[in-house]
Amino acid sequence: MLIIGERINTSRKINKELVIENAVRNRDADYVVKLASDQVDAGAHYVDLNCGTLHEGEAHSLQWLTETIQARVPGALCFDSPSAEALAMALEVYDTGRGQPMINSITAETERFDQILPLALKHKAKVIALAMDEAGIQPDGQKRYEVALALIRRLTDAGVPIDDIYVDPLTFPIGTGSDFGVVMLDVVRRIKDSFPDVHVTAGVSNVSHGMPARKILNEAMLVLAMGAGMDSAIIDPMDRHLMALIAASESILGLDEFSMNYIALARAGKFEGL
Ligand code: THG
Repeated sequence: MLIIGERINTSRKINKELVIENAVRNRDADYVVKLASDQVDAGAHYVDLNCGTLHEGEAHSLQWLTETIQARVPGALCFDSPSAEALAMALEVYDTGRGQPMINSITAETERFDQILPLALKHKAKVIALAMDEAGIQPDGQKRYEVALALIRRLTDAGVPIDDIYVDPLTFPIGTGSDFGVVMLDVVRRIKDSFPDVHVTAGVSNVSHGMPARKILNEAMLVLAMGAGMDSAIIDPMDRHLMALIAASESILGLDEFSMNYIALARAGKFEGL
């Protein structure tokens, strides 16, 4: 599983306060460096950077986050913005020595696709492709799958290697429709059936929006989606229970030879107190 750590997001509140947004506004390097290094230590392969709430300041802030974090933390970076300007400024200064950059995200919306595709090609970036177009997210599984398929074809036709594409099936909250979990799982399965070499990622917390005990729903979604073929997730890697479930699921799904990784984590005490 490719783990994308989601903790650096200026919309995230800590004790009801926009602590991260304030840290970015104030250019508090120590604060964001710790947020990044804790996630890498916890097993994140990519650190997602999202400062969308800064609006006009987003592009410069994303560039500052990139320079600040890569100067002091190992691990690759995932640029989480719909803005081509912000993505371009971050990619410009990104040190590819730490691994391919990741763009989060492109969609099948014409303008966004046309602006972001050249950045993906120029910087040889991995790219998260959201299964949506001008019409938004299709509630119907067949239709959403068709949007994803068309997007994968457009990306590969343009020269993006299939191994660099991470499709995000997206979902509506389960509280707004009983079938939405099944639809997401169905979209994942169909995408993997059509393109076994494409990757699938998702931010699993969307499914639980508006529900009580969200963590449990997120965990069920993560495990079921892995069973359907999802091989990456945008999550909080500091959540030890979630990370333990990923290791267990990889073992059960035959993705961990002789369960060596699972056993090593258990021996290292990673599952203690869960
Ligand atoms: N797909 C893709 N990218 C994404 C998302 C996705 N980027 C943003 C988001 N969704 C994933 N990142 C976050 C970052 C922070 C939080 C949730 C998802 C967050 N969570 C609260 C917390 O940690 O306190 C709790 C839940 C909440 O209030 O929403 O702040 O789907 N491609």
